[in-house]
Amino acid sequence: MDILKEKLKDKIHVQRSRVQKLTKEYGSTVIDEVTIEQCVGGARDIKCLVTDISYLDPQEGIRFRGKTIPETFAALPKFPGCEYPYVESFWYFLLTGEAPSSDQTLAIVSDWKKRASVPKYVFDILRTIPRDTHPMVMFSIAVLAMQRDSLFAKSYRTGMRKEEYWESMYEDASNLVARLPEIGAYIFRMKYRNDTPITPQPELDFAGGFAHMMGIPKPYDDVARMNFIIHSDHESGNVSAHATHLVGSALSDAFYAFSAGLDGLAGPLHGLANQEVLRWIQSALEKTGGRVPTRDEMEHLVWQTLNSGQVIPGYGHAVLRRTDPRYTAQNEFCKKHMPDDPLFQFINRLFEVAPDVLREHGKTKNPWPNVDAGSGVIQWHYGIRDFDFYTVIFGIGRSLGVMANLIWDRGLGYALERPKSVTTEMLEHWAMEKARKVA
Ligand code: HAX
Repeated sequence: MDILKEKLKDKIHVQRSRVQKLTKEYGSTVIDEVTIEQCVGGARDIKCLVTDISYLDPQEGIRFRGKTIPETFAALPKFPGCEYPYVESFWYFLLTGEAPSSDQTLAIVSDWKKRASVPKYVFDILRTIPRDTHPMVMFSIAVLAMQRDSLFAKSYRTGMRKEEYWESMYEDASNLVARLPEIGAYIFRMKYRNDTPITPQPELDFAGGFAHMMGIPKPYDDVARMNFIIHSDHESGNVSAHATHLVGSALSDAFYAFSAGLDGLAGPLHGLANQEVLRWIQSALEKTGGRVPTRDEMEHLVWQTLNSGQVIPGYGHAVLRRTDPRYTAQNEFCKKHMPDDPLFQFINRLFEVAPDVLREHGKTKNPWPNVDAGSGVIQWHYGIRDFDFYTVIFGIGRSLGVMANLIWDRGLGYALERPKSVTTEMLEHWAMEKARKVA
């Protein structure tokens, strides 16, 4: 058993008794109530999911295992000469809640190298898909295709005890995550670079390998490290995390579950917003002849979009009520590495104007930028002008969080998800009852 799996085994054992005690002794404790507005409004804020891997505070933003993004970056071992931590060390941290030593990190690096080899049939399948298909469709199909190799599905068929589910889920999740850089880069090079895939370089780490296979020189490896880490997890209620958890709760394996998560990530209100931001910026720049708009021009552009009934992509959030610290982390990178980039200046100008306009517009509960407002600008700077691809990069990062959660879901024996639906007539009836009682 590898060192991470060994460590997890102990942690899952302890946590399992903790959760069992909690549900047995305090299972009927009321922690929330549900309003009609929440019921018809996307279950917003209803407390009915559990994860210890990340927590999203509306004011503070995300914490991974209790650490903010800057604290996370500071706590984890870094690839020599690089500014951001190994993705492999972050995986260890997400799964265990402990920052690994350099040796422990290198053990994951070497474990993932053994797991990273992508079956040939995945490339064969990708090559049969029409090239003008969206890359998120290709990505999701590639992930789903690997289901035939699922160890969880195989072990389930041959019979295993519930307490053992997490072990084969760990194997599937680790295999799946380790293969994603090559799959993502292959789709990119096949679709956007005249079908010129680049062979993996075994001495590189997860993110360095991705940069190499994308064909983009330094510091793109660090862009990838930062990007994968900040996009990894945002607690359990967002669409990609929730879809993965929901599908996994039927004991579908990691491949089925993550493919479903990716399909949710591909929605324009979720991960696809990063490509929408670039599309919006490009159409705005067309109007100004490529010049960064003045404040007045930007205000006009934002109002024009709102008045035509569209959202400002990259702004607003279902939970956050301040600037997304993931946006801030990317902004710090831009300040250091690409301060004169016109698109960076564009998003800064937008930031000066959009929150006030959105407040005046009066609809969104959060007028501040989210993670997607700046990520595409960095990709564009490093030569990825094919903005349809941005959500695939988000998806590689997202795999870390949702797969870590899926392993823990099976470790703690979380149940099949099955909320209850009601009819509109029932809601009307309860509303009238309540009104009568108040009167
Ligand atoms: N521009 C214009 N209107 C906006 C808006 C924006 N950026 N954000 C929210 N609104 C509107 C909503 O459309 C909604 O209008 P209606 O009442 O007419 O339906 C109203 O404000 C209230 O919405 P909310 O409660 O503030 O926000 P929601 O929880 O419903 O939605 C979204 C959150 C992120 C989907 C929303 O803010 C949005 O559409 N933003 C733009 C798209 C985007 O950036 N998505 C990426 C979010 C981050 C993420 O998940 N990345 O993966």
